[in-house]
Amino acid sequence: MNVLSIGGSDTSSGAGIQSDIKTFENHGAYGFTVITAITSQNTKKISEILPIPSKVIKSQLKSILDDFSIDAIKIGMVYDSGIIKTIHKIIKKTKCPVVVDPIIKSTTGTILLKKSAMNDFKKMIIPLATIITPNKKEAKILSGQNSSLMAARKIQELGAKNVIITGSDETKNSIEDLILEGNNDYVLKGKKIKIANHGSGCNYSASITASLAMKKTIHDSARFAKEYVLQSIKNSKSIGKGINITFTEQLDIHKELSHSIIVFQNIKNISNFIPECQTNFVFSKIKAKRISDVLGISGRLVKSGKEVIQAGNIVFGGSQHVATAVIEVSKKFPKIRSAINIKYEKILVDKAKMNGLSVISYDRSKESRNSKRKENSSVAWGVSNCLRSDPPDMIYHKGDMGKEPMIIIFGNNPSEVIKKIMLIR
Ligand code: PXL
Repeated sequence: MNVLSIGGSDTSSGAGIQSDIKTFENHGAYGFTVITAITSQNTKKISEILPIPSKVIKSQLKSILDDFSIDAIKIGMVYDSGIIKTIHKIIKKTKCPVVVDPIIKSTTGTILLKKSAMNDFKKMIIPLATIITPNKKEAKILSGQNSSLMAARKIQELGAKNVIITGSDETKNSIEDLILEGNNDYVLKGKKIKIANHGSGCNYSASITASLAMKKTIHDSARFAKEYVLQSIKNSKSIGKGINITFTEQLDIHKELSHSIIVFQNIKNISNFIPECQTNFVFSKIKAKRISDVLGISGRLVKSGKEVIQAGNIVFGGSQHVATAVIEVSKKFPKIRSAINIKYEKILVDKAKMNGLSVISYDRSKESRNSKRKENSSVAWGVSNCLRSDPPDMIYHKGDMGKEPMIIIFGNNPSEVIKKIMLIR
């Protein structure tokens, strides 16, 4: 997954593009950056801002867009009208989701969007937004409205497709975000931790951007981002003489897998990929030896009409067959730690090959009777016997007497597995 952050450089790395790279990485995405301004700052104050000339913003954007396929873009600090116009002209032609985080003022009180640029920001940056993520104060400045719902509607009128106002309502222990998704408004409620911090807003919008890149729904992206930010504030540290800096966590394997399961469930027409014996999606510990080292879904991913439902929980030992396949592959290719099984169809194999994936297969009918008698042996036998010198992206077999044909897709992590599914669907 490739994600681009367009924003300011923050010497303290708590916010801005430095922090976005961390968040993208934590979500399993690769982060590119286009720097709009250099800020000199620490945990107490911003002492200087140098806007980057439009010509260099244009060439940075061109360098990225000419070479890489970008799955989602975040726009943060844009500072002045020249920068805004340059970004508008180029980004309006891109097709991927764009998250706009309206950076107006720093927590320490410095102006990060010039007053003279506000009109152009409304006219040229807001309409680029698939989602805009102002906090309550920013929403009021952008809309002139006190009520969060009125503010969200007004910002939508300015051209943002969807609006999330963070901290739209707060009590002592809880904080709500208001989401206006098309015409539908709803609230996500979460726990509040009262620690003044630097970085949480950027962590939120960058998390949403990475999730959109992975094709998560707005609702799921927002729910995940809220949890991610809560953790980053909980883990925030006083490493300077002023305000705390948020510390974001590498998502643990449980979080990563559950995140990707949601992404999988939201792929269009994905129920067509579910075989008769249903689907499992697994992620193993490093150097997994046993099935109990591999996370899987206890009751599998089950087809229900057009939907795919998670039956049971994500637990170690939750999968037999797919877990066995991963363990066998990882004996030779230790980086491979995730896999999913999907329905065999010739066209999927053809598409995988066409897209340059490494595809191999085995013939179940060739397994010896002795080997077949052992519990859960066929997968181990088949997979270990067909491996070649490069790590497999896909292993399939065409079934046997009473055995359904099957495809298993492998990756270093669940996001990579999803990426390969997106290539063949
Ligand atoms: O947190 C907002 C923010 C975003 N981007 C940059 C910043 C700040 C706050 O200081 O410096 C570059």
